Amino acid sequence: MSFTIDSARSIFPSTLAADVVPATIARFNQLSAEDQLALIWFAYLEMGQTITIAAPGAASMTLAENTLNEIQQMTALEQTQAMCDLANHADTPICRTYTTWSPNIKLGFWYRLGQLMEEGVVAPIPEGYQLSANAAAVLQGIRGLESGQQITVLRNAVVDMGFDSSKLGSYSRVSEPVVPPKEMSQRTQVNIEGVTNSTVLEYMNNLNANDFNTLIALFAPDGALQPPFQKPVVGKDNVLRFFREECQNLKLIPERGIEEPAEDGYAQVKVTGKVQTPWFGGNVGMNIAWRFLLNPENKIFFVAIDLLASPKELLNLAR
Ligand code: ECH
Ligand code: GLY
Ligand code: GLY
Ligand code: GLY
Repeated sequence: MSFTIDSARSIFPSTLAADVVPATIARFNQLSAEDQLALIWFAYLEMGQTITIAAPGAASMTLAENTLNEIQQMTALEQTQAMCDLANHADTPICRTYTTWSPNIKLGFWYRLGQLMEEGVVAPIPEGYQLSANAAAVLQGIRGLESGQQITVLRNAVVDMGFDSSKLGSYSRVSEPVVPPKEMSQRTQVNIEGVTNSTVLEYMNNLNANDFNTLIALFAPDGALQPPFQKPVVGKDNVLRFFREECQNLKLIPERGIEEPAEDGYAQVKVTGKVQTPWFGGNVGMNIAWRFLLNPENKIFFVAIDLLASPKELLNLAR
């Protein structure tokens, strides 16, 4: 019996992912749009006390500029409505535009709106806004999460907003320009205790160098990559597009791992360690596992990236 993407997904089944993240998102999605926006506002302000967010790149701001200007020209009531529409997945021109944007543009757009709300240029969350009991409970739950889990909840909430992409028909995706790969002299090499597989080491080093063309050559033609809490992205073209749109300037800090043979000449490798996003840099270290399945040619047939349930999981290399 040979591996399929579906069977590959369950290698290293004892890996404990932070299922609290999708559970929190599911509770969040039950709330009214007003509660959703106010809840994020409160969570964002509280998190800002301890972790610093970086300003978005200039390119993402330029790509969102027309929509931001449009919103600034609205009345306060219309501004509040436009933000609620985004949370409600309404069918409006702004919601349709939002759907075409990459995650970083969506995040940059809200980052800027947050500033404009603080300045009073865009309608703020009303002072003294009372969250419903359910919303208060979701916020309390978020307070109890690790910072890496908190920023993942926020990111996923933002990425999910807007008009349903499956109802949009064909559209062109809008994302930031791809940065050139790092110069050879600027590159770093990871060192992973217990792992010598060259494909795994090169995966980490090329992703850290934004060298997506070299990185994609490590994948099998029908290879797949499964981001945290998402379905696998399947096939080299789609994986390369994902790298270019969503994986610039990440910092992977793998720590340890285990390699073992699997069926049919395949090999499975699990690595644990930290990942930093350019949005928060060294302020937030996410606890991550990579579960690789390599084909007999040592190409990546499948890799899953999991956000771990707790730091203790960094030491779990069991099958
Ligand atoms: C305000 C109130 C109204 C509503 C809203 C507001 C604004 C909210 C804002 C939120 C900003 C949130 C941000 C979150 C960023 C999170 C980033 C994360 C990144 C995780 C990356 C990982 C990468 C893993 C990977 C690895 C691989 O090997 C392969 C690729 C990949 C307040 C106005 C909404 C402004 C900025 C969580 C885990 C390791 C899978 C990518
Ligand atoms: N970029 C994948 C995720 O954080 O969900
Ligand atoms: N989309 C990659 C990041 O948030 O860092
Ligand atoms: N400043 C974070 C980013 O644009 O990715």
